[in-house]
Amino acid sequence: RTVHLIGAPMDYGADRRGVDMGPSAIRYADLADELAAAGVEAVDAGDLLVPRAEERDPGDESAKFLPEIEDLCTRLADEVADAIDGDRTPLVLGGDHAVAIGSMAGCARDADIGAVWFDAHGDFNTPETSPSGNVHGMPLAAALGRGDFANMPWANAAGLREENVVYVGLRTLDEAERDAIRDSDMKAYTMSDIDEDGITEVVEAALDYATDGVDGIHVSFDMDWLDPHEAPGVGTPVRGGATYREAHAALETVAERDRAEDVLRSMDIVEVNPILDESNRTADIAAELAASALGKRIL
Ligand code: DIR
Ligand code: MN
Ligand code: MN
Ligand code: MN
Repeated sequence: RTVHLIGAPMDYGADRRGVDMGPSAIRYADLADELAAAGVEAVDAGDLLVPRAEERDPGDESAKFLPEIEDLCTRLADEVADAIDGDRTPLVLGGDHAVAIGSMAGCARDADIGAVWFDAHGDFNTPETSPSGNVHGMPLAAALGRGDFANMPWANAAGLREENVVYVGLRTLDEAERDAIRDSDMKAYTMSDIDEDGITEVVEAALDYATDGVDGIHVSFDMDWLDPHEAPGVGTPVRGGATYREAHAALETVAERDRAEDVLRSMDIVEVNPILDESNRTADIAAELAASALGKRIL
């Protein structure tokens, strides 16, 4: 398999500036060697150009920098769709989680897809419900055309079906977001489910939902899914997250399913913030986890 690396150094979607350095930090963490160890060929397409947030006006408080995010995500969606067309697997390096709007729009352009969401958060706010106005808390609502996003075709992932969207390891939600998730057809596994059933069983079940009746899946991996002790370099840490072993086991389970059924169409790894990190360890783990997802094995 050939992996098409795309850096999306965007920090418009989050309050903590610095996440725009994520792609550099992950590459510096020997990503190329990790991917070689996974046995894949990696083509680095470089970074998308992103104007600095400081030179822009955040605009509407209910969804800050939305026109800038539209511009980046539109270009990203095109590149993701082209890569898939060329039989490559796009791996998008964030950047804040709003980049996933572009990844999913591209992945779902000419296909029915599912999505597996590894995140402490639900990312299901809309401009109407968001307490922060930060678009990184909205990408799933955007992809599914919820609320104001119904009128923004650029943000919608055409072939993404709600019944094929699965959360793994949720542990914090805003109130309106919680109601919206409960009323939706998405499937949500919380950290409690992982406590009870173990990570492998939960990810197996998540993959069953995500892959049911679709052409393939997008895997979106927010580094704040891990416990802050493991991955301190994130803007919105939440205690009680996945361990290092659980994270690898989760993505090894994805790789195993992919080996058997060829399900993985695209992936993003987001929210690495080197300014908040300790000696680049969050980026190190991100690089290693990418390799696990793409098939790196011990034996
Ligand atoms: C919060 C934080 N729910 C918001 N979301 C984050 O601003 O909408 N998502 N950090 O990853
Ligand atoms: Mn997120
Ligand atoms: Mn998160
Ligand atoms: Mn390493």
